[in-house]
Amino acid sequence: MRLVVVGLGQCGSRIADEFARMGKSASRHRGIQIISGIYAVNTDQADLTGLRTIKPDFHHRIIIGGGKTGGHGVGKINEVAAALAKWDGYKVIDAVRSGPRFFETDAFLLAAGAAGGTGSGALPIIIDSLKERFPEKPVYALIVLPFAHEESSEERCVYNTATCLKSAQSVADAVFLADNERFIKKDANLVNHMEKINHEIVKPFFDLLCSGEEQKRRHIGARTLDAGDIMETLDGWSSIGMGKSDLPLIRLPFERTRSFRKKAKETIRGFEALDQAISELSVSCNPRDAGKALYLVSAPAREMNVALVRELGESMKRMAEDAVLRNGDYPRQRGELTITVILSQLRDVSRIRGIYSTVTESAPLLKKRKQEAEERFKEMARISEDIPSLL
Ligand SMILES: Nc1nc2c(ncn2[C@@H]2O[C@H](COP(=O)(O)OP(=O)(O)OP(=O)(O)O)[C@@H](O)[C@H]2O)c(=O)[nH]1
Ligand SMILES: [Mg+2]
Repeated sequence: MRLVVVGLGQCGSRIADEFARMGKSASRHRGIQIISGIYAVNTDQADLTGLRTIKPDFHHRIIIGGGKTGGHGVGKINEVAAALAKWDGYKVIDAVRSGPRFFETDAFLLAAGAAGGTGSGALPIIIDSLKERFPEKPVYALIVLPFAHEESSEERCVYNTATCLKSAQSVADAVFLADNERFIKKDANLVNHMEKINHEIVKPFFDLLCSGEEQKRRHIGARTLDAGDIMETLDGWSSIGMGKSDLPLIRLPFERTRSFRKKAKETIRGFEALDQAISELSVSCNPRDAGKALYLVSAPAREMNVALVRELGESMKRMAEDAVLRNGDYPRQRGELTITVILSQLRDVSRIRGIYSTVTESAPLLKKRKQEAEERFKEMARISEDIPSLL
């Protein structure tokens, strides 16, 4: 599957930069193309300069609203970013359309942090414009949810997140959620290492995008998972995860026989990887709430067997019993067995429900505080009425 990736705001642009590195790696190590264009968009010029891999020209690093903000950002106000994206969004569409590989693209993926200003406000608007301009191509969002400490210390952060999620969900074909808090729970050392978190967020897309683009016969499995399968699966709230199990690199000659014991070992490794993929999903959710799901098994050809794929399928079906299930095998990896899982069309995500209800509950309070502030301002103006002015 080939994607055009657009990163919005600082978080989104850094994630797009990570996809750019992934695309290079696919082309260098596997000889295949999975990225057909990468762009970073911001209202803040300085943030665009910090990227490492996206081409450093104005076709690939795009400033919106420069005339209005002087290139200094929108200071967390996502409504301003949304207005600027309506005004300047054509710059993104023009850049995407004129990309040399655009005709090969299967879908768009737009990334942003929901809690900031620029990415949060611009994402739904740019999705809407892309859908209007290219109605035949699906547009997916990859939205990063804030850390718990950001959520508890800043009302604006929760408000931005809620408005971004609601608007994006109404226009995108599917929304991948990646919860920053979940990534540091797995590894506390990551809190100051955004780049490592970004790597963890992007990594599960690698085999998924590569498997349908392979040309060499030895890397084509019994059941290939291609762009069509992925597009059929993606719908609404979605979560992605990857798990792996190391394989012995050296095999003793007697191990080559397809003994019962060896087969059992392979199946255990498969379950180990599946278990990890589910527990490391990008947002916490219950597989029972998924309406659609897919899994991709990637391992050296000699480690793959029909029984393993079938047993993993049965296990997935038990976990996500209402989901329409798709699967594929990808004879690729050396020394490890990896499983990529997507749960999509999620009916309930507790994290989103929490954010929505926080904002709904605090809405009357916020309105009251705004009114009180306006009253005090008017009062100040009234008591100064009789004081002579120097102007
Ligand atoms: N995973 C990840 N999260 C990030 C990164 N940078 C910022 N964030 C998160 O994204 C949110 C802030 O969004 P930013 O992308 O910095 O904001 P912006 O879109 O540039 O908007 P403004 O700067 O407010 O105009 C916070 O929740 C951060 O924790 C990053 O590189 N990776
Ligand atoms: Mg910023």
